[in-house]
Formats: sequence, C-alpha cells, structure tokens
Amino acid sequence: MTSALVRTILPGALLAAVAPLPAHALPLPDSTALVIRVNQVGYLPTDIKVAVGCALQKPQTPVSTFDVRDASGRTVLAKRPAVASGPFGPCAETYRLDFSKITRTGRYTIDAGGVTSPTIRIDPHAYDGAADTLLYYMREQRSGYNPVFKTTVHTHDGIVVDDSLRAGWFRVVTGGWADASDYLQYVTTSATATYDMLAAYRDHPRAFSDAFDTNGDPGRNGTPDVLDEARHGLEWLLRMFPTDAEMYNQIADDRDHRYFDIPPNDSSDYGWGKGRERPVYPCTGKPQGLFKYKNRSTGKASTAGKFASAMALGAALFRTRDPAFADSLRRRAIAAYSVGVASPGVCQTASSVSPYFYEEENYVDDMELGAAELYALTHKASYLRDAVAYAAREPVTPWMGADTARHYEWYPFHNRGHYAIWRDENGGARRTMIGYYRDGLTRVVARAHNGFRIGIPFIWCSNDLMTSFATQAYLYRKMSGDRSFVEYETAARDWLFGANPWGQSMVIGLPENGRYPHDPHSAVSRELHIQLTGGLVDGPVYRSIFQNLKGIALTHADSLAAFNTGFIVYHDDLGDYSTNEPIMDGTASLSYLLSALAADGTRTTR
Ligand SMILES: [Ca+2]
Ligand SMILES: [Ca+2]
Repeated sequence: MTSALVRTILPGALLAAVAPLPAHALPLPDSTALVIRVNQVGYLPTDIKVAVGCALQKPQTPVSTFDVRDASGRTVLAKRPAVASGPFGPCAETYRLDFSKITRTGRYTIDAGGVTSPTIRIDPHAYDGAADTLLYYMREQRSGYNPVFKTTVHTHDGIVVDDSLRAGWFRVVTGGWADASDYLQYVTTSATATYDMLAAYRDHPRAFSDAFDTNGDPGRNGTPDVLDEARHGLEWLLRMFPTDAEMYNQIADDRDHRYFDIPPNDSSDYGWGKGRERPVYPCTGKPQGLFKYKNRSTGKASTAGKFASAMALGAALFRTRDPAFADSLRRRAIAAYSVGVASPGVCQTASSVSPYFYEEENYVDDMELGAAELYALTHKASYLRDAVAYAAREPVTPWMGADTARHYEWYPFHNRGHYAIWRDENGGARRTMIGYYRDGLTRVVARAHNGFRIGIPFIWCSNDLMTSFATQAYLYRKMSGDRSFVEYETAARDWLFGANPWGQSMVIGLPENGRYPHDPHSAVSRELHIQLTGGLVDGPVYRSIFQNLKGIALTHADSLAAFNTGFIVYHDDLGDYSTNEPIMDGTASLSYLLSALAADGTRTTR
C-alpha cells in the first residue's frame, strides 16, 4: 500500500466521514480498583437502567451504596443500594447499580466505592441515527462498486467449481458484501443480512435517513439508505440464483487468507492468476471442499429458505418503488422455496485448506421464515401452514441455554420466522409463537445469574448471540406485552455498548466519543488508516477458544490485560481475529434492534 493510492482513492468527502485512529493505549487500572461500566450510547427514559461495578479484587470494605449526580454536580439519587452480585470473569465482585428511578433527560455520573463512572446519557433520542451508523460498515464491505475505494472490486467473479454439470463455467456474480475482514462471500450470511435490514426498515422506517445514493456514495437519492443497502444485497442474490437449476452459495474460499490485502489489491490466486476469477460454489446437497477439509452438507433448504425470505420481503418493500425489480424478486422467491422443499437439509459453506467453516445444522428455521414471508407476500394459505409446521420442528434455536455450539451451527442465531408468523397470522398460532420465544429466553436467563445478567455462551461471534438474545427479548415483549425479560434484554444491549468487563463498546465509532475498538482485525483499517465506523466486532470468547485457535497472536501489549484474567477474553488488537474482527452479518443484524430502540424513544416523546 502506498500513500499515493490512499490519496487517490480516498477523497476528502469520505475521509471526513471517518475519524483518524486515536491511540489505543489506555492506562491500566489499579488492580484493587473498582470500575463502573455503563452503556455509553445511553438509556431511554423508560428503560431499566443499571450500571455494573466490577472490583478486580474483593474489596476489604464492600461497596454498599452509590450516589448519582447530574451535569451540574447536584446529587439526584443518594445512598442507593449497590447490590453485590458475585464474581464474573475478571471481576472478583460485581455490583448492580440500579438508577432506573431517574427518568429525566440529561447527563449523569455515578459515584461508588470512591470512583466515578463515565458520563451516562438518558435521552429518548439516544439511539437516533445509530442504525444508520451501522450502514457505514456495510458500504465499506461492498463487493462490485465500492464507495470507499471508489472503484469496482472483485470484477472477475467467478468460475463454478464442485458441480459435475457446470464446473468451469463463468457466471457473473459480482456484488454483495465481503463477509468480514476476509473477502469470502456467502449467501448464508448475506441473505440474512439483507433480510434483517429489510425487516428493520419495514418495522421502523422513520429510524432511517437518506444521505447516500444507490452506489453508496454521499448524496441523497430519495431512497432511505437502508433500502439502498438491502437492494445491493438483493441484486447479488438474484445473480446467485439465476435459474431454477442453479443455486449458488459461496464465492471464494479460505485460500483468500494467504494474503492480508485491501480488496482492490486482493492477490488471492485460485488457479486462474492473482486477482483473477474466484471460485463459485453451488448448493449440491452433498459434502463439499476441494482439498483437505469437507463440510457436512446434506441438502439445499438452509440456503433456499434464506433466498426465499430475503427476496419475498424485498418484493413486498420494492413493490411501489420498482415494480419490475419487485416482480423478479417475487418469482425467484417462489422458485427458491420450491428448491428447498425438494431438497431438505443443509447447504454449509465450503472450506479448502483450513478446518473453519459455517457448520449450519438447521434448515427448518430458514424454510419457516421463507414460507412466512411468502405468505405475507401472496396470502396463499399453504405457505402459512408450512411455516407453522416448520416452526414446530424447532421451537427454540438450540444454542439457547447451551454452554457451547459449533461455529454458526444454529444459524440464523434466532428464528425470525416465529415473529413473521405472529405478524401475519390472526389465530392461535400467535400464542404458540410467543411461547416458543419465551422458552428460549427462559433457557438463557437461567444461565444469567451474574452481575452482568448475561447467559449466552461465549463461543466465536458472541456479540451475534448477544444481539440475537436482545432482539428476541424485544420481539417477545412487543408480541406479548410481558416485561418479564426486560432486565436481561437491556443487559444484553448495554453489554454491547460498554456495560461489560472491558468497558468497551463493541461497535466501532458508536458512540462517536466513546471507548470502542481502535485496532480491529482488518487490512482496510490497517493499510488505509481509516476507522471502520459501524462495524460490530465478534466479541469476547472463552479463554480456551482463544488459546486453541490457529495462527493467532497479539501484535502489541494488551491495553485491556487487567480485564483478561477470567474465563472470557477480548483483545482490541488486529492480531486477534477471534474477538476483534468486524462481522458483516452481525452488523446488519444489529440494525433491527437499534432501529427499534430509536422508534421506541421517539414514541415516548409524542
Ligand atoms: Ca439513499
Ligand atoms: Ca438455519
């Protein structure tokens, strides 16, 4: 990478949109100190509001009370009980500091055990614009025309592999998003990301604004940016399912990992020359992998269902904006669903030279969502019957309540189909769907008797699970009116924005003046010295996972070392691809929750 290239591809307008990298070194705390962790984005006035105190060593004198002061220094809550809640991770003791009583918009600080918290924001508009912030990262991940690089990347996609009929054929499948900091592309995650952004817009349209055009370049185009981004995904999905006989699942494979380049310079060589064509894997219904490692694919339905749901919802939302586009989506959604019915089973992602792939084991969730969205689109009763029947086959996504799972074994991380059925059904199935979510939430909450109220397993991409739990709890509350899980819902959300042992927001640049990842695992941020605003990183993992991954090593002293002494670890270090790599699907998934919170805040001010 040369500075000349940086200058030519990053015009001032885009540089203005991203802040320079601040120094990531932070002073280490006194090992006996108490730290107070808060949600740095803020709290809605009606929220349950809890800050968490974390003492790295058991204090000689227990912390028993806390005070809250407003921005003028006036004490507004005095001598409230600090509830000792046991050890968690690096914290020898945790304290729950509940300041829900404060409902007035403003900025506050908490004093406890001789320390003061970061500034706490209470504001009905705390989440305004937050979902749009995530879209900066989605635009940065675009394949095809990329607005950050101002050029088209991965233009030679691709050549079909692993298909006895079509191997060696060239198919135009350029587009979509790079999955993470490598440049592999999967329908599994991209169709889910597309669906999530569409659903976020459908349910909370006013949470999104219009400041970028179809290409993702600055400038309004009359379309909310979330729909511009979803359309970029839908157009790619149409290319990946061009005929009823060709359902493609993946572009590139882990040979990508030999180089740590920015996308315009991707040097990967799949046998057709450096930076040339990349392989395109179809769903075949059989185990796949060109070299040492094979996946365990059994069918096509997990991918087919995802095509169907994203395209069906896309057809509904683009019906008036672009009838011809919507009509294509509708026809392809129906065809995709038929492929899934004819070929039950999972279409996993393929690896070649390393053992890591998305080991998805469920497909009924995907077919349920596909059927539910096709029912919403067509009102054909058989789709609703199918959806309800698929739902009964997996009422609870199996990671919920478990201590571990394989990588993306139960994907998507929550079953969006239950909510889709509830939305469009008028009879007894509504109550059944509410019960399904309640069962899953109950299982996670049973594991959450700790100071942070966290019950998810800390497997790879734990932030995906945290987002999923909070989203399901939100949906359950909306569907049932029951607030039983609201404390846990809020705790999961607050964890993502700083109420965690590291005191770190897990979304880059959110909030703008907060503590968030500054050294993510990304060639783009390293080479171009830009901030990947909006990217949700993977999040903490069990220490045992971090220690057993291949080729992982920190690149500098751990600024969070004092908090990496427990059973889970998180490193703000480019070298840690297990906890600090931004992830496209997790980022898109969070757009639903953040748009919901913005809408909730707006409602309370009416
Ligand atoms: Ca726009
Ligand atoms: Ca699935």
